[in-house]
Amino acid sequence: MTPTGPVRAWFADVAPAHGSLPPRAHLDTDAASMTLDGEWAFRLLPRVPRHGGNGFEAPGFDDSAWDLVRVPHCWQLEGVPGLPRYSGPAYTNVVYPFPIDPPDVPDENPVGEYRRRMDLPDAPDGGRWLVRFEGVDSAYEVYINGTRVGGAMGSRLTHEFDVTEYVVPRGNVLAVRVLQWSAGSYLEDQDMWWLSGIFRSASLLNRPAGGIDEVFVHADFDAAAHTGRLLVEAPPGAVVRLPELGIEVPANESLVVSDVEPWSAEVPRLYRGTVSTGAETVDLAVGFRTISIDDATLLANGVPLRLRGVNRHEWHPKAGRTLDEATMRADIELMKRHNVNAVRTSHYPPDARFLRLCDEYGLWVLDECDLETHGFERIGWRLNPSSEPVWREALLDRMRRTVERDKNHPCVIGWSLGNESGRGANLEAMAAWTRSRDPDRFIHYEGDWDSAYVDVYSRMYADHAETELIGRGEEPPTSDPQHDRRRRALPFILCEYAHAMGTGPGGLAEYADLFEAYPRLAGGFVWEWIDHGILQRAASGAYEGEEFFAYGGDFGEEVHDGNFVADGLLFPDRTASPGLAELAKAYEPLRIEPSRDGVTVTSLFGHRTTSGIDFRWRIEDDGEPVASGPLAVPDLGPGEAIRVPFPGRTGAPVAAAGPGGPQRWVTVSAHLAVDEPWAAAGHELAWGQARLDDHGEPPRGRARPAGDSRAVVQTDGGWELGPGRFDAFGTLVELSGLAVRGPRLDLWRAPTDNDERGDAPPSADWRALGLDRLRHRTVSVTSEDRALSVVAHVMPAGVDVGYEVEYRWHAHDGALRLDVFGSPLGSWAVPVPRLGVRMGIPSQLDAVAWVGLGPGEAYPDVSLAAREGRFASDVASLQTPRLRPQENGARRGVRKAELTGGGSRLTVSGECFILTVRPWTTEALDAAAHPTDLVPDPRWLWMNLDDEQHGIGTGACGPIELPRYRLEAKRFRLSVALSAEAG
Ligand code: IPT
Repeated sequence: MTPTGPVRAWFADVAPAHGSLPPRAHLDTDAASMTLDGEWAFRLLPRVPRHGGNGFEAPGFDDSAWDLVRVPHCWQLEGVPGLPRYSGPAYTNVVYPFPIDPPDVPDENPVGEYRRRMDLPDAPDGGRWLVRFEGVDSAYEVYINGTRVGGAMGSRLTHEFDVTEYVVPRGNVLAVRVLQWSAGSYLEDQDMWWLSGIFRSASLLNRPAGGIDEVFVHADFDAAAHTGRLLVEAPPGAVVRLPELGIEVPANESLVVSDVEPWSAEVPRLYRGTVSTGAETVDLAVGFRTISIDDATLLANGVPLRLRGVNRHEWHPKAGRTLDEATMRADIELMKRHNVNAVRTSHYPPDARFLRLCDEYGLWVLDECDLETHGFERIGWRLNPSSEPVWREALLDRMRRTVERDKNHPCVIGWSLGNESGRGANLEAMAAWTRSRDPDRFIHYEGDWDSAYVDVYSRMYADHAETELIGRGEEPPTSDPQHDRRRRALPFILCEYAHAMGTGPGGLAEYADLFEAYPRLAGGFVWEWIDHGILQRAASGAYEGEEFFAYGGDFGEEVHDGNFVADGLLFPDRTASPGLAELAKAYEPLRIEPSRDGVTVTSLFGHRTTSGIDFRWRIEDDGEPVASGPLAVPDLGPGEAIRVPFPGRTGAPVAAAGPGGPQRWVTVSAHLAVDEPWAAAGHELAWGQARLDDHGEPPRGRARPAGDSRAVVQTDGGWELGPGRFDAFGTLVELSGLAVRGPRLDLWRAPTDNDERGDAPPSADWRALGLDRLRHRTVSVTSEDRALSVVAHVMPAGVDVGYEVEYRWHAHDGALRLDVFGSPLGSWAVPVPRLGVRMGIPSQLDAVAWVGLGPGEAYPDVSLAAREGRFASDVASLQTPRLRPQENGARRGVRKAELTGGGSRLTVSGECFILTVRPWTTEALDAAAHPTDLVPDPRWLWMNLDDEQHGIGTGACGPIELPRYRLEAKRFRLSVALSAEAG
């Protein structure tokens, strides 16, 4: 072969046209079709074959030695859990894992080659044949019977190829070469694993002569007139039928439909019908709805929209971005059950089936184009495809493919041009084309804050204060006065907020209040739905062979972004994290506010009444049922509120118990009266609680408790006080025969992802100060007035900062009462992670019952979901198995906790403390990279009793905790009574 100059390969050509057909809608049709999912022969090559290829496409090519894989799949996940059989997955957020040398990509470019045989299905009327790929990452070329029919880029976009000229009835060989990297990769820098292959379905479609290639349904709803307007664009001569509405009209004629019910996410009313020619019938699912903007307010059917949304990436812990329909349904049902009403398809159009399901179940969808060029930020946005003219057609092609595929879905209310792609004329061109093609939906793009060519002002991670300013229309101006005037008239969306990475997210309650207060705030989408963890098995250690979820770096990637890929409300296996419970409460569609004599119910629905919703009340004393019953609440229209008295003449009974008696709480809750497709009758939609008794808190002070108190006795090795034995340092070592260690002051927590945030992380300050290595010095142990008083200084090495603490012990009524008085020493420049004590207790005490807030974990600014009651759990289930271990599992507002097991019992009671019990130390938790690094301590459980903890916030990628949740080094007091029985 003669040497040639540099060759620009087809996959480095940014032009969009490589032989695939123009985009069109996915239609449900009766035309013949055949799935191409299933077994394909596959092999992986390390690079693209040069100069003439390798002949893999020839029908006679011998692929008998190739592997068999099931398409759709991501090839990096073949063989996982365990070792990847081919190349490994790689995770980066912003940075490209290849040099920024656009539009070229390195020679090291893994190539997956696929082959399969294919017979044509029966299609009596002849017609054309198309091969359709719904998702192939990142560039591919398609061969039929040895002939190249074309190539394509645009991984999450449908491409069709006309193969009519090349197919024969039987024994066709379809060969596809997929390249991991291409020019298209520069446009696909989404924050996710880099995965490759034919990862969505492929099919063979017959296009009958005289059939319907394209349909565009326009179905508006006029809220004032309560009528619909229907226009179905289809080939001339086609007939539209919607039997339920008595409609049978020619296509392409606009008609007004009276007595139509609108579509909304709350009531997803679809009218099923068809559009047909003699040759083909296409099914329609028509939802009448109008999205509009008025007075800087986003409206659906005339009603202000409140998007209680989430950002959803497509993820499955074994299959990666290949999702089956059951998984999509699971996502939607979980969303609906947690009061989510909106989805941003971050950051690409989803599998087409997902939108069908959103039409049916009811979710407002912001459909995003497959575009992100975030990595160019690292070079100051030089060469950014959003602004370089050479990329214009490629970007437009992506937008066209997004809109054309999905335009018939009532659930889609807005088009998003992409994510984090900087600024530029190409984005503007995408907006202009979209506006002309589909003027009935709003256009969204966050990356250009001038918002000059979009219909909504969108931001990510704006903090509460700024969001409030925007709500008031008082935000700081943009650079250009003309843009500023225009932007001020736009509704506002937080396209990402409340970054749900690790423990948290903190601050949801305050966002929910803002969204309710200001009509300009159309709500937002929490980042993000699910952790993208990959199922793996521990290779060694105590958990050898057991499953865990891998994150960035676990596959030896040379560049990666660690566990930033694990920032979802769901764990990868779709079990809910505590963040999801928090979200469900923040997104409640009803506000329920009980008080002594009744309850105020406010409907936050926009499109339905409360008919079909049952209300219940119940009264409990420290979680013990006292009384309960149904509550009659008249039907409320959207936005209406009502005050309802509790049944009975005197309202709810006020507890008779005196100080120290049980707390009496009323709970009022709202439930589905009938089954919905996403939840069974009885499912709880919303709840509210109020305390009814009024005996207040017991008096606080240093005084000796009333009752039969014991004297302190000095022994050989230390001290004795009632049931307690203390060593010479005044440390409790035994309680009623039960061995214990501590309690001792503790200020440290295993930093959360929010504590470890990129900018000025408090965790770095904490470690620098040495809060993870405190030293204890007993200053004095004294006995006075039947109390054992132990004073200690607790400080890290090398500094004069820490806490002075007095542990003051009394014994009475068979229990030990502990009052901890803490006061800061030295000058503290950082917040304190926690203020409380830690204690080792025998590991057999692994059943925990408590009265206070539960059932889940709670932190100062993550406590919406926690409710008053009586709860029980084993210690293992108190732990939240986050992908990267960190502070978790705290139960707040605890008044009594009982730990039992092996015939022993330990009771802790107090006014209000935070309880955390773990089978390992905070230090072990901090050191672990995965839950499989955490081995239970055979002897001890570690119990923290805290007065308070530092807030959580969402600083991993958003605002830090609000100032009121910052825990300053301050004086504190913690009072508990401890009693035990040894088995
Ligand atoms: C923002 C991205 O849009 C999103 O994809 C994700 O990476 C998120 O951050 C963090 O998890 S971009 C960020 C610079 C605000």
